[in-house]
Amino acid sequence: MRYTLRVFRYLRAYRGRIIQTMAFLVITTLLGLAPPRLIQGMVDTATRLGSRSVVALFGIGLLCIAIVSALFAAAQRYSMATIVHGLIYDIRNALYEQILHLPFGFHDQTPTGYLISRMTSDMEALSMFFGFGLGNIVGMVITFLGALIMLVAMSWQLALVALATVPFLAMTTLRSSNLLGPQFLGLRRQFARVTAQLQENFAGVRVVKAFAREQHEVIKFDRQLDDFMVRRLKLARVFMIYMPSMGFLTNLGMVLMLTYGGYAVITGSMSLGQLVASQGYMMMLTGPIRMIGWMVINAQRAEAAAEHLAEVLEHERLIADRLDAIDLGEVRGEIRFENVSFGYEEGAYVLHNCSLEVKPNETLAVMGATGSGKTSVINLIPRFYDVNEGRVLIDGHDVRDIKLASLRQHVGTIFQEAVLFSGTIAENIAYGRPDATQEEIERAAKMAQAHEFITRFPNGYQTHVGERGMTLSGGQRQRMTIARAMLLDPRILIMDDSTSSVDVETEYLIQQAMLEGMRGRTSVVIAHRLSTVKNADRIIVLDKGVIAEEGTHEELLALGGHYRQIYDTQLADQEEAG
Ligand code: DGT
Ligand code: MG
Repeated sequence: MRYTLRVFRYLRAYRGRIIQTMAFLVITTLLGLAPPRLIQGMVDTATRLGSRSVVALFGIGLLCIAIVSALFAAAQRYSMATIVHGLIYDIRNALYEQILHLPFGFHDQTPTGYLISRMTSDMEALSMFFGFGLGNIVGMVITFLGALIMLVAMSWQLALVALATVPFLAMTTLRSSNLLGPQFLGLRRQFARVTAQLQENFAGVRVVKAFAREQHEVIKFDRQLDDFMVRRLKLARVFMIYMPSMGFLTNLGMVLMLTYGGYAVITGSMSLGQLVASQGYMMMLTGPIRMIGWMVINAQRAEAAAEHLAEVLEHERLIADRLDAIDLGEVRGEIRFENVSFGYEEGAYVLHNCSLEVKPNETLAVMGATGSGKTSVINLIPRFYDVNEGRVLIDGHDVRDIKLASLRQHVGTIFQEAVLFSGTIAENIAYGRPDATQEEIERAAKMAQAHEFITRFPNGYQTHVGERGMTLSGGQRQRMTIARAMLLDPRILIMDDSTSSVDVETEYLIQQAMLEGMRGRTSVVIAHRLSTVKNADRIIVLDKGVIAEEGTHEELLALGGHYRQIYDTQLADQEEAG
């Protein structure tokens, strides 16, 4: 229970509530022990005294207990619910916060489906355990001991007979939980696989359809679902055997006790009332035992869930503020790489000993073949990843010494993939500055050459875009993300220009948007367009993670190396078009 115990620290905030709940629980449980005693009195009065008024008194007593215990049970349930839901609320928030704070490196390696099941089914498991399991344990122990004491008090011989089947019952329930536990776990894993496949296919449904692979995916899903079904039935078979066995053992115990009690009543060593009462206590005795198996399974599930949670919650936020991290304040916008080497994985560098300098307001174009490390270079500037060797400096400060929030406020990023959130166009543009006014949003949109197409929508800036911005074209989405970065008015702009081909007119608009965006700030742009390259003050060409060439368009053309080759094969055609 190592991991589950760690969850307990979240319970600390609920100390008062827990004491209150436990008090309600103890009262309810103790009240539950009284009715068989009262029934005993009632039966004995009826059979021996024959007094109607006393029987009525017992009836009133039973009624009162029923009412009071119902009230306490209700209070206990509600009080318990506030603790459990509060606990899950706290953990879910902590988890969400942690996931969003974990570095790019973590997200590169962790499938979305995995994180979603942490947020959902693991939470469910913990909620079950803390909601029913934990409270139940206390109630079960009190009920079991209380019932045993009452039985012994009536007749120790009777108590012994009553206990005769309990060890077998305990063994059966434990054995079934040992069998069921791993099966439940397997079932959950399989379900996670089913969910993962669903998520992947729904996300990629366009590809599935485009390649006419619907039938193939249906069959693949059917196989997963079939496996799930087989596991389900296997589980059902275990239940099929164990549930009736436990029922039988319980009944057997009851028969033994009633038979023994019946004889005792005949010989006069026990009253009829006692026999009736003992039946009530017997049920209280076996109930908790039968529950043990379920508790064990619950605890196993909770432990597995807590372990998964710990994996995420205790994952080190490798990229985080140092204690003495600084705020940038005014930024001139100078970027320097000093002998930077970097790799996504241990020992496999994708950048080797790169040094470069970008002066304030300069534009640097980064070029190179696919996989040469262009994205990797610009990812280091806003510290999406940390360098392995060397330093990245902004205005002479190592980026690791700058507060992340401050750094990312001054470094605007336009990613290769245009991601929009579900919401209005205005909300999407204002994502980095939710307090922006409509005028500011429009100014940013105008800079990004997006204002015109936005105002052509009937709802203008209030137009809703879908989770992937499906209602917008590729070129429109790209200009939206440029507008989003423009609104931040960052001193430094980094841009991973998309290679997606668009029509000539859109191409022209995007070019304008980019040139507009780069004006008056330091920019590092991964360039695919001749206009961007020509506009750049300097160009670096990467080759397998090494800066192979550096200079202006003319210088590099004259050099006749990598750049010349890229120019001849990719850029020269754009001379006429641009
Ligand atoms: P592109 O966008 O196709 O034009 O290529 P670049 O130049 O932007 O390449 P880049 O920096 O994304 O990748 C450089 C190398 O690093 C390449 O061999 C793939 C590898 N790489 C990129 N991202 C990751 C990652 O998240 N994990 C690992 N292990 N390797 C990565
Ligand atoms: Mg790239």
